[in-house]
Amino acid sequence: MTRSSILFSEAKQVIPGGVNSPVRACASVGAAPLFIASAQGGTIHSVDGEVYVDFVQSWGPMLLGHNHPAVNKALHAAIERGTSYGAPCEDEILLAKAVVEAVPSLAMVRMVNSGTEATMSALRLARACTGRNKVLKFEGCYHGHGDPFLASAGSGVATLSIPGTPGVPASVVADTLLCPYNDAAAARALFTAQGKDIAAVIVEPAAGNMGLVPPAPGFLEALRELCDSYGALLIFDEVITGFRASYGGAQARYGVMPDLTTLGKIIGGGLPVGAFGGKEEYMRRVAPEGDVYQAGTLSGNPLAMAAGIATLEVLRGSDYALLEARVERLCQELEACFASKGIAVYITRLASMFTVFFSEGPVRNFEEAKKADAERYARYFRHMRDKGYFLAPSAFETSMASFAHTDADFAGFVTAVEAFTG
Ligand code: KE4
Repeated sequence: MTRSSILFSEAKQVIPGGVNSPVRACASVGAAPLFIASAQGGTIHSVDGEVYVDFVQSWGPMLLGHNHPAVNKALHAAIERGTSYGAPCEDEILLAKAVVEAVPSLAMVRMVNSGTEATMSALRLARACTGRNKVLKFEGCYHGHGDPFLASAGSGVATLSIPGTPGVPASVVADTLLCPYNDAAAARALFTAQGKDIAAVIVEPAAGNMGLVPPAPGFLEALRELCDSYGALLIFDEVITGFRASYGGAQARYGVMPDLTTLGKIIGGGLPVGAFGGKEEYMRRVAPEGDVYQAGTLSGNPLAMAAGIATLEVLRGSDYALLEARVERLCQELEACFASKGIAVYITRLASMFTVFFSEGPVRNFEEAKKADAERYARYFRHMRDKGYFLAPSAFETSMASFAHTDADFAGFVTAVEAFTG
C-alpha cells in the first residue's frame, strides 16, 4: 500500500470522491490519484517520495513552474503583513494595472477568486448591459461550474461523461444556446434566428477543455462581427489562455478584441484569483459604481495579489517565443515517434500548450475530439506516469509546459513515449 493510496482511502471518507475537484480523481484514466508532498520547478513530488515531471502545472497557473523564488519571496513578505484585510490594499491596484496594461481590450478589471466566479460575473454583466438573457457557448468549452455553462461542457464534465446539467433547472439552461466550436456558420444561423435575444457569446479563444483545439482562421473574427451586428457582447474566456497564449493572451495573439474578458490561473501565481474586465462603459456598471452586483470576501486577497504581481513581473520579461519553439520541437519529435510505431496521433499545439489526440484527426471541435481513442489515452497516461511524467488525467485537458521545464525534461518525454507500445 502506497501512502498515496492510504491517503486516498482516508480522503474518500470525508471528501466526495476523495478530491476537491473531480478531474483530479484520475477516474477516466484508470488510475488512482497521487497525493503531492511538494513541487519544484517543472516537477511534483509525491508523498511516496516519487518525482514526476509535471505537465499539468496545476491546470495552468504555474507557467513559471512551481515554487518560483520571486513568487515565494513576494508571498513570504506579504504573509508578514497579514493574510486578509477585508479592505482595499495597494497591491490590488498594482495587479489590476499590470493586467489592464497587458491585455489589450481591458480598460478596467474586477478581481474575484476563481475562473468560475469570473465567467458567471461576466455573463451577469453582459445580460445587464444588453437587457437580454440568452448566452451562446460552444460545445466542449468549459467556463467553470456556473449553472448557465454546464450544457455540453468540457474539462471534468466531459471527462466524467456527466450529463451537463443534473441539479441545474431546465429554465436556466433554456437560455444557453449551443454551437459546435469553430463553426461560424452555425453561430450565424443562431444569431439569424435569435440574435435580438442574445446577450453574449462566451468562447475560449483557443479551447483547452476538450483537449487543445485552436480557433480556425476567421472563427473569432466571425464572432466579433456577429456580436457587432446584433448588439451582443463578446466574452473571451481567457482563464487558460490569459498570459499563456502570449503575455497579452489570445486576444493579443489573434488580434480580435472582445467586449469582456475573464481571467484566472496564471494571474494568481498559484493562489486563488480570477478576474473579469473589459471596456469602461461595461465595467462601470459593476457595483458599487454601478447596479450590477458582484462581491467576494477574499477578492483582492493580499497574498494572492502579491503572488500575481510577482508572477506577471517575471513573465513580462520572459521569452514566450523560445518556449513556444521548444514545445513545437517536442511535438514534432512526438509525431515522428508515434509515426514510427504506427500509432495514429493528431497533436495540437499553441504557445506552451499541446494535446496528443489518439486519432487520425483533424480535431477541430468537440465531436471530433470525442472520436479520439480515450482508452489508448488512459494507457498512455499510465505509461507516462510510470516513466515519471505526470500528464493531465483526462483526454479532454491540455498539457502545459512551463518556463521551468528543461530540455532534458522534454527529451525524457520523447524517450518515455518511445517505450509506449500503444
Ligand atoms: P476555476 O473555477 O476552476 O478557477 O476556473 C474555471 C474555468 C473557466 N474557464 C476556463 C477556460 C477553464 O479552463 C476553467 C477551469 N479549468 C479546469 C481545467 N481545464 C480546472 C481544473 C479543475 O476543474 O480541477
